Amino acid sequence: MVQSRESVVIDTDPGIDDALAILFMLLSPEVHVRAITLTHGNTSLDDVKRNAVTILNVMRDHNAARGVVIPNDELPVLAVGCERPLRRALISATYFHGSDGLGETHAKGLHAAPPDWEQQLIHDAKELADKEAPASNAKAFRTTSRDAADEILHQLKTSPPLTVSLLAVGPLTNLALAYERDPVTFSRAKRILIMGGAINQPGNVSPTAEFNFCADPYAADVVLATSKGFKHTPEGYEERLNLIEQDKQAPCQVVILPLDGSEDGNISRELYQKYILPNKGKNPVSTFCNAFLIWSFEVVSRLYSIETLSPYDAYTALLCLDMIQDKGDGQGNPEFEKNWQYSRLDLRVETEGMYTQGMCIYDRRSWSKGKPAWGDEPNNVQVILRGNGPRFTKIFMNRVFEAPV
Ligand SMILES: [Ca+2]
Repeated sequence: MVQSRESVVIDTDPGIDDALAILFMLLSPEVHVRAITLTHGNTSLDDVKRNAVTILNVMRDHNAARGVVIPNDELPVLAVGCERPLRRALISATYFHGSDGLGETHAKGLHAAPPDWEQQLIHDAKELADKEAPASNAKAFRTTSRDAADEILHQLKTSPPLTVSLLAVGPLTNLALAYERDPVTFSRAKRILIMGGAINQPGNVSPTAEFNFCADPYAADVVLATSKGFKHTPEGYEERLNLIEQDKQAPCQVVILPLDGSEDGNISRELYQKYILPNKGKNPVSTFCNAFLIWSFEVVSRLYSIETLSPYDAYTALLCLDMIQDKGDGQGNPEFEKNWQYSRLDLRVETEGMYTQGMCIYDRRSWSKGKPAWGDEPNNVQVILRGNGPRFTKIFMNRVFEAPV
């Protein structure tokens, strides 16, 4: 069973929907979360670190309460990454996620971080002995002296080629840095799944840009460009393997879930009140999520006059699950084909614009079909334009909250 699980590295900026995505992945038996790498984004990197440690401690307590013991060497590695974007000023989304990134749960004392959360992150060389230590549920994660970009590269280098998926649900700074440090190792990723961008609709943090792409547009453009030359066919897969075996850079499969494809996957206030609220105090995951979901429903009601929360990052986690069966050759994945609609686009991200930083661009001119719009080799980004929202709600609520939706 262990061999058949999908290896995933989650790059994230928790963040409310990040927290839901991380819990969703950790509660999905077909996935082995090998590492969680942290980036600036929804809130400052210090808050992101505190939130990540809190989430993983909640998960440890949840496992202990269910009698689930995770061997120490299967715990995710928690690696700290960039505190600012590569080429622009720092922005954040605390208006949506709260000043602490988790709906003021820490500030209001609704759910405290472990008192020793900072110490938990300190890497001690003695940790290396953990491999031999018996599983005990004493630890919530493994530490590392590597930064996030190096941890991503380490996971890719120490696994067979094209077996580790990167699930990126924050600004893409760490991924771009990993690529720039070692493009050959970076191209060993099975696929790169990204929550980000707004394609044929307005943005959410600016008239044209979605938050993750706006927060580091240069990084987003670098990562999308790794898709140049990607072919989603059995021949394409063999070519990639051959290149990697010769220690050469291979094209990457880059899949994005932009705002266009992710707004229909939601949790209604009704579902929250029926299935999540009553479980406060009954299990660690529900108790923790209750602490910040009350904030989220207040925010969406106040800002957008809606009574539903769309956790984009968790929806992207479902995309990751649905693509597991496709090893990268585009074959044998009816569940994905049935539930997701997509286009393959030469998608670029505006990095310099005075008003349009982070905007997604592709050539919409009907008469220029087939000609590269920018003179270089086109990107080949698989852009999800529609998912199956009700199906997401059902699977997510079922796995994270054991709700019979
Ligand atoms: Ca995020």
